[in-house]
Amino acid sequence: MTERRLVKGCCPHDCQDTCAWVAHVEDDRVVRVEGAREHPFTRGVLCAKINDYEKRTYAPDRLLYPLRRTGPKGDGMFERISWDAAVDIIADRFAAIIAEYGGEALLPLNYLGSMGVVQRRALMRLFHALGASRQIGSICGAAGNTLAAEGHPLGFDPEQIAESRLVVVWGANLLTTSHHHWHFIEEARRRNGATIVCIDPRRTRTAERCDRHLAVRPGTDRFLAAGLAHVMFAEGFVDTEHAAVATDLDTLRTEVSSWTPARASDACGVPAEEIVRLGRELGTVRPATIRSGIAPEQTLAGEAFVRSLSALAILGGHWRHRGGGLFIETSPVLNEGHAARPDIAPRPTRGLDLARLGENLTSTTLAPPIHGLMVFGTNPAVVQQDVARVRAGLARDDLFTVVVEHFLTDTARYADIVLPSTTQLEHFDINGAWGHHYVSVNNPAIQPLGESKPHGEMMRLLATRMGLDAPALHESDEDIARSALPEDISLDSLKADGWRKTFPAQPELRPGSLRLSGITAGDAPAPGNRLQLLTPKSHYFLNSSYVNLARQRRGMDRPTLEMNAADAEARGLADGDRVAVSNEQGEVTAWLGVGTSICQGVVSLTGKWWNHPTETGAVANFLTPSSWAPGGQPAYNDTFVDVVAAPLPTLPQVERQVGAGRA
Ligand SMILES: Nc1nc2c(c(=O)[nH]1)N[C@H]1C(S)=C(S)[C@@H](COP(=O)(O)OP(=O)(O)OC[C@H]3O[C@@H](n4cnc5c(=O)[nH]c(N)nc54)[C@H](O)[C@@H]3O)O[C@H]1N2
Ligand SMILES: Nc1nc2c(c(=O)[nH]1)N[C@H]1C(S)=C(S)[C@@H](COP(=O)(O)OP(=O)(O)OC[C@H]3O[C@@H](n4cnc5c(=O)[nH]c(N)nc54)[C@H](O)[C@@H]3O)O[C@H]1N2
Ligand code: SF4
Ligand SMILES: [Mo]
Repeated sequence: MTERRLVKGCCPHDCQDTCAWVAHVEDDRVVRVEGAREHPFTRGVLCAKINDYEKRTYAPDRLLYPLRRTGPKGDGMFERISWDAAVDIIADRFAAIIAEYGGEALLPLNYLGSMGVVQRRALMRLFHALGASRQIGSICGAAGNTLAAEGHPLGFDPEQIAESRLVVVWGANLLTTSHHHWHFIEEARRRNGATIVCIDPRRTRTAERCDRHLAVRPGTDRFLAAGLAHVMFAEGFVDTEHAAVATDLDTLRTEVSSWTPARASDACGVPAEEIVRLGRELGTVRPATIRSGIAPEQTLAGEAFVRSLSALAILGGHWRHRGGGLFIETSPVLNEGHAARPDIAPRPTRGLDLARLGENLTSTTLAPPIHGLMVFGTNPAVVQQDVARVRAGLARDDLFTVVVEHFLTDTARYADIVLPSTTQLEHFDINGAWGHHYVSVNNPAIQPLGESKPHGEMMRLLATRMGLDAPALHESDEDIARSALPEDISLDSLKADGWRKTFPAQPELRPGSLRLSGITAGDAPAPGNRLQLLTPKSHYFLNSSYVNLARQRRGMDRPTLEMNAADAEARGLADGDRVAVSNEQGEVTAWLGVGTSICQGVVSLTGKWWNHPTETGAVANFLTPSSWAPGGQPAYNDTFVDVVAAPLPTLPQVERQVGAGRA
């Protein structure tokens, strides 16, 4: 009988659950990944995206060798080259760019394709040593980061949510985006009879499981919050002693005094009596958790949105109690930034906002311009706003681009050199989290396939070839991981145990420290005759990852634009129609799904589809604007579109779609 080895690892992806898994290995082949049974979040179950992760590793379209581009940028024509040749080309080009324009003409671009410390930080060491521009900002929840920098607490140990008596699930589709958090909400319901209220413009699978669903118009939550605060002040429910953490409680009281439930209802679409009911609950049921997702942050008014939720948690005094407060995100004790070793930079360098890639690559004033780019763990040609501009930048002849990937994504098609990365089953790593307090280990289950390599090895190869001798550039992957660990966790114990809970300091709220007012400044979105486009997360894809994998692709069927029946009727459109969705930015095509699960005036295109290899043409970010909130939050949701009937796709397009589904 073949012997089966069990290897402790974890899911690498950008998700609040950071599940622990066990890889089952036979003859150096992973036959399945199973959720770790004893992990308090994972509880033996991985999600619908990841539960056959080994198929990602063994996918027929997996990149296994370095490639050099042979056709125009974006066309996807490449030839296989050796690692030696690839490293030579990259080292020579980077050296030439530095000689001509200085180190800051190089830019590393990374996001959370893998959240592993080694996969995220090792290559950053190389760029720090080269004096490259630093990446700053976020393409996810930058508004939350802005408020956190002001001192607003945005999270606590989510296991405590089991002790809540009221949970407001605010713009979070938890049963799709972090279903392991739902355990604790269910537990609150079971143990304390907690009420669960969902606030979302769509009747999601999460909304279906809540006690009440308030269908808010997107981008108007802060007016709803003002109405709730109005009720709390008017009915004497504000915990004034606790609310002394505000610098401006009186200003907030004055601000919301005119936001009667009737006025708030007009602005946000939630019935006035529901605003009164929830306002009373937030003022009297303790502890309450306001559990928000990231989507409602992703607008020009995202910062005011986060502030409005922080204000509600503080007015209700919920932070005083275990299991109460605002929960958007939280992290374990892990010094990830240190693993990137910014201290080895030869001089201070400029920071460039990763969320402004399109702007920075096409700028005529940026000095020096970006001439060398290395992309790893992100797919900017699909996920950044206004991707036509991003792609125009990536297509520049005077830009040398390296993309480190598992697959030939839309972004990789623009690369001069593509380097094949190992997947989580083939490398060592440790993972922090942004939704709980566990640090997890990922022991490698198998040898790297083909010539794929972990990012730590790429760093060492390039550093050696470029003659860089800083010791940090020659450390092993385990040393890189160890450099992030707190003193009381040894790497050996983590490797054996799989995960370890840490205990970050509880959020501290100091009197007179937080600004709460200003939540209603500015207008609500004004679509006119257009429809507001939302682009939420899909059940089977992780951002733009897994779009190319057959099972996940079947799970999502085809790109579908959800529309309210009244809006469809007004446009003479019917369920199943092929539609063109457009604005001055661009146009995409999709199939229409007509129903009542979405607010009137709003449409939703779920999933970050690629242009290639599926030819779906439904890359939603062709429609999203180049605009950012003051703190850098990309405003994906400030997108307004026209929707009209479109011709059916031609036969070759259909064949390509069917073929891709079978791949
Ligand atoms: N399956 C799956 N899970 C994921 C991801 C994925 O791609 N797929 N991505 C991961 C990442 S990177 C992130 S950031 C998280 C995001 O997690 P979530 O924020 O939960 O994800 P979204 O689907 O973007 O948005 C949640 C809900 O917000 C609603 N919404 C949109 N605009 C508004 C608004 O203005 N007000 C209110 N109240 N609601 C609004 C949408 O209708 C949607 O149902 O998920 C993570 N988990
Ligand atoms: N319109 C719109 N745009 C959005 C959003 C939205 O809701 N609407 N959501 C935004 C949000 S919240 C986020 S977080 C971003 C997400 O954007 P990204 O972080 O870019 O996420 P992915 O699209 O999953 O791309 C990650 C890439 O990393 C690769 N990868 C995975 N593991 C590894 C590895 O170990 N090594 C290397 N080299 N590559 C790896 C994957 O193959 C994948 O191509 O998108 C943002 N864009
Ligand atoms: S994507 Fe999230 S829910 Fe799915 S296995 Fe990974 S950590 Fe768990
Ligand atoms: Mo995100």
